[in-house]
Amino acid sequence: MGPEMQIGIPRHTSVGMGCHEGNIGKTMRYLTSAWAAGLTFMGTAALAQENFEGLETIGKPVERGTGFQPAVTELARDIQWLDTFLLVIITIISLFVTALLAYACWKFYEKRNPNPSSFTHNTAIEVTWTVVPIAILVVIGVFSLPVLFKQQIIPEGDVTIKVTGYQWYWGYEYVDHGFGYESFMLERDQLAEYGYADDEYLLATDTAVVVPVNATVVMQVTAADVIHSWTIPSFGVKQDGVPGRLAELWFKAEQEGVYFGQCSELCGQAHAYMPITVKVVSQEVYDAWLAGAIDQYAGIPLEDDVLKLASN
Ligand SMILES: [Cu+2]
Repeated sequence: MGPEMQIGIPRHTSVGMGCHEGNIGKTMRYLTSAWAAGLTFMGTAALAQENFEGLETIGKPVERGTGFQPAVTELARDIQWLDTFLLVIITIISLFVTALLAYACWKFYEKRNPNPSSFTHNTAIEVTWTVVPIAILVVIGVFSLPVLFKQQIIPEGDVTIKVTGYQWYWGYEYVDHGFGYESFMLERDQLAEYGYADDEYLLATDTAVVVPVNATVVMQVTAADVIHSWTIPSFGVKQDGVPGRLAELWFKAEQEGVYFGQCSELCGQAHAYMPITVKVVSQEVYDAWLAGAIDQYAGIPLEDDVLKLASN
């Protein structure tokens, strides 16, 4: 596996040179086709981008869907539970206020109540309508703040990936292994070739983020030009990538499968064309993929790397 393995693979050798990266973004179409051409030329280069046979697509929008995508992390379950909890509270409040209004309209209608009372204060009522909303907010806080803290307190990661948003694609670096690659949206006529369904247009990318199931993954999120936002709805994560800053999010996906997301911060003309694909695979499949990816993207001979790891 010599340096020729990297031909046709669009890859940044440096990160953080915002204005120069923008120029590379303009050649997105060229790079995508160069990458595809590279794959055709080099059979083994497809190793790191294999389709992972039998991997079910779980996290994607469905026709006429109105609810959440399936939750496969604790964070996503928490968020969806909180949503239902708040829906119950707001429904009770709305019904109560509506009933109160209807009752007042009926009870104090001019013909039914010709001589309105003239009092202006009622201490009991005023205390009640101050204290009850405060109590409701406290209850909401008690249940929502732990969910927020769980998202924001970043645990030690089993896998750390740095994601950089560019106009208009994503770059991923497996920081513990010294390699990275970029991820471009697939055109309609490329979907089948990469193993995606037709309705996954605008969601599927040429390369995917690959992570092991039941592992804590820490994503370091940043951007090189303007603000982007990295999200996977099924994981319950969303984080703005801000140029010059390194934010973090974490997730622990509990189900193998393919998950999609889209850039969620308006970032310019092709904002809608920089989707996110994450493939959650078994630890064994991940290890095999990782070995191939290190070899393909970093050009580090596999044996040397294994020796180096073993000697540590
Ligand atoms: Cu974006």
